[in-house]
This record gives sequence, C-alpha cells and structure tokens, in this order.
Amino acid sequence: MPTLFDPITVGDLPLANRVVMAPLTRNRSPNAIPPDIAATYYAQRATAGLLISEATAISHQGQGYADVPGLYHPDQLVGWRRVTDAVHEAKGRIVAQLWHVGRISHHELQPNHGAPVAPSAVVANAKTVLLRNGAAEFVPTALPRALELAELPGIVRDYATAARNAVTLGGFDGVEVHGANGYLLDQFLKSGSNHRTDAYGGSIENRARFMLEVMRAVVDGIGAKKTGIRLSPVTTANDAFDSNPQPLFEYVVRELAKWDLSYVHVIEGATGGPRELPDRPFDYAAMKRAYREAGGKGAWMVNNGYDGALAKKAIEDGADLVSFGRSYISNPDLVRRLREDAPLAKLDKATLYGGGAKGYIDYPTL
Ligand code: 8OZ
Repeated sequence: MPTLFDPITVGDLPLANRVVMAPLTRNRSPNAIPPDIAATYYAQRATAGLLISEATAISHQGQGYADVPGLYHPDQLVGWRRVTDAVHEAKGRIVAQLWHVGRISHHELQPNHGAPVAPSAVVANAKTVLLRNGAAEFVPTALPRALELAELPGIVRDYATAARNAVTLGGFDGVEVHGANGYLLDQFLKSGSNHRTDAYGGSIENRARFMLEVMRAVVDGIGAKKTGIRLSPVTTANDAFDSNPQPLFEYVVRELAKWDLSYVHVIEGATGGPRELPDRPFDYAAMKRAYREAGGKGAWMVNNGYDGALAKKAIEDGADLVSFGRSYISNPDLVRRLREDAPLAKLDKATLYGGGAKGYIDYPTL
C-alpha cells in the first residue's frame, strides 16, 4: 500500500511523492507577466511531488482578474521560463494551469473593453478583482455576450497554442486544463450557465462537447501524457450550478478515459469551503469508478480542505495524489511538515491577492 510520501509516475513524469501544490491565484503579475519573485515562490515549494501553476490565461479574452498571468505573449513566456528553470533547478516538477474565465470577467480586463464571453448571455452572481491604486477591489462580474458558433474553434486553438507554448518556451512539464470553478469550460458543462440550443447546449453530450474539443486539441498539441484536467462537480464557486451533476460528470470522465491523460483533478464540495454540501450531494467514488471502468489510467487527484490525516486516508482509499491549496501558501515545506506531523502555519489573508514579497516568499520553513 503506497503512502503520501511514496514516488509515483504521472503521465511521463516521475514524481518524488504524492503531495501536490494546487493552483493558487495570487494577483502579482502586472501586465500578465510573472514577476521575478514568482521564481522564488514556486522554487521554495519544489519539494511537492508536483506544482500546479496559478491559473494562467490562454488569451487576453480569457483574462478575468487584475494582475493574473498569461501564456499568450512572449514576455509572459519568458517570465514563466524563469519560474520553471528555478523549479527544475530545485528538482521540482511544474505544470501550467490553462485558464479562460468566460463570464467571470469585467470590461476593464477585456480586449477593447468589450463584454466578456460565455456560452449564454447570463450574468454570474459573482465578483472579480480589479486593482485600484495597488489595492484589490472586488467588483461584480459583467453581463457576458453569448459566443457565436463560429468563434468556438478559435478558442479551442487558443488552448492548444497556449499548451504548446507552455511546454516549449515556458519550460513547463505539462498542463492542467482548468475545467472547474465556474470558468468557461465549466460554464459550458453546467445547465445553470449554458442555455444554448445548438450542438453545444441541451443534452449532456452537447454541453460537454466544448470541453472535450479543447482536450482533444491540447492532447494533439502536446500529448495526452502531458495533459491533465481539473473538475469541480458541485462547487458553488462563481455561481456554478448544474441540475444533475452525477450523470454529467460520469459522462465527462468516461469520455476523458479515451485518452491516456496524466491526471484527473477533482475538487470535492465547494472550492475552498465545505467538503459536503447538503443540497448538492455527489458520489465521487462513483465518478472515479466510471473513469476506471471506461479504461481511464490517469492518476486520480483529490482536493479541497485536506489536512495530513485526511490526505493519508485518501491515499489508503485509492486516490493517487492529493493537492493542497491554501496550506501551501503559508507552508513552503508542507511535505516535511506532513511527514513529521508538524504544526501548519496560518495563512495571512490580507496578503493573499495582490502585493509583493510580503505574504508571498517570506513564509518560513520549519
Ligand atoms: C481565487 C481568486 C481568483 C481566481 C479558481 C482561478 O477558483 C481561481 C481563482 C481563485 O479556480
């Protein structure tokens, strides 16, 4: 029986252990370029078996928050190269999280200050972050316009281009497609945000079509073994809602099983919140079974509110990887602390979004 601290091969990557740093938005990338201190931040955490980058926009249209990074301009890729070189120097592994926010955006962040795009012109009951005089300010997301059918292939190409750039110029070991938390791909999946009547709306097959087209393009671009995906069946983040998530997500993972993906990353419950939602029951074991029974061989990564004890139990129960979000911000040596059952340092919420080195690269090790 493997433990959290045993090595594992994920796709084509040998990992030193099964502890993963989850993607964490930090809003410290002016002009969407990761700052020099991002190299320090990620390298400090390189004893994780795998680091997943903060969510990173595949295009200007995919941007939804102030000072989040991108993968669509050469200067952004140069910035990421500094990060991935530092991580590799520290013997770590890092994949890029590919992000298009869809309706979770604001005119100020969009090309020509246009409306954000979404499957349907339905506003999210959600907030985004703009920076005002350097301080994070939460503002309501804007009313999106519905994407035209003819625009979808261009977005699929943007994902594939970003994936190729991430592993070539960016130096990443692979990518994770952000299919979670109420962003564009999750908006297409779920009935609350997808009211389309064409081939991309209505039935489960239709609502999953766009995500699967994106996955096919990324897999064609960089190979399935370098491609993972993150899903959040019942999250409440960003107003995400589906009227019947169990068959939807079992269908999605059965389709994903057709590729030899590196991993499937599942957020259990409400992102950053309760793991159990009384009004949104979900059977994660059944979802995993659907994936395995369809021949899916990727690593199964679980997330949300894990501590050491819960993580050890998850591995005993058959998860392959456990990702840790906020505890990784304040505990750069999280692997050691989990191994030694040492206390975890508390996160300073005031420095979570925006700012510089403080609350970013100054959390001490044991
Ligand atoms: C927190 C703040 C802004 C963005 C996610 C990318 O929830 C995010 C995010 C989280 O996936």
